[in-house]
Amino acid sequence: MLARCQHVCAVALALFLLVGLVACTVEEEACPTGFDFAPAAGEPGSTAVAMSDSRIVGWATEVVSLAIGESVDEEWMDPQQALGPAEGTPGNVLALGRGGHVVLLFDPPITDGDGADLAVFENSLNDTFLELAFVEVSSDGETFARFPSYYKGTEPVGTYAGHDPTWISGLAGKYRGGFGTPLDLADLDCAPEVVGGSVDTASISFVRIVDIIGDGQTPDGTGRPIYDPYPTVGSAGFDLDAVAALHEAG
Ligand SMILES: [Ca+2]
Ligand SMILES: [Ca+2]
Repeated sequence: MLARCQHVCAVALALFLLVGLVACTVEEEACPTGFDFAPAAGEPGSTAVAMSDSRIVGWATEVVSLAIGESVDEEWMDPQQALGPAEGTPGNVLALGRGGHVVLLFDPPITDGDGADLAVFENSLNDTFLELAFVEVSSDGETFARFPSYYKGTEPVGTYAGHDPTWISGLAGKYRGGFGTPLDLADLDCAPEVVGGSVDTASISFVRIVDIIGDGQTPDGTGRPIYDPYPTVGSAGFDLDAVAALHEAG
């Protein structure tokens, strides 16, 4: 009797573990990390979106709010420089300053289509001097969901030093000027704001770009410190050229 009970228990335990394993596997598939450690623009496997890419269907139309952080000269404070098509030039940008942020309007809204849905353009002159920012999206302009991010570097990046696109995922500024960092709204399917219904990835009217102070004080989405060229002055922080829509609602 005892042996039979043990046998039944063993079978039950095995079934329990199997069901658990299947459930976990399904959960993982439903919640992709979306991490993208692709190499620099022009290299095989790069995900960089050229500013002339035929997938681009629109650009930000209005600056809704702006908070420029420290160490920005006035010439870099023109919000108009973040609107319309990317120029891919060093000068046609809005500098966010240390920890600054900007909210851009999209009309019509961006929607979650197949693959990347938006792309953020910075003005880096090369593939390694990469200033980084978080990207967040909102349907109502009140509640924002932040894209999952991962930064692999482990050492501070000096003012004139560099790092590598293959260390960077889910953060704007991964690619040099003229090439946007793509972001896929499907990567937010498991974000609490999306699960709870306060952000609708079928209708994203607002995109917020948040400069990362690159001295290691700011963690990525997994809790690891983020480094980028620091300190910089004059046009400190993320230099936003433009944000493109790759899929529009309607
Ligand atoms: Ca998508
Ligand atoms: Ca621009």
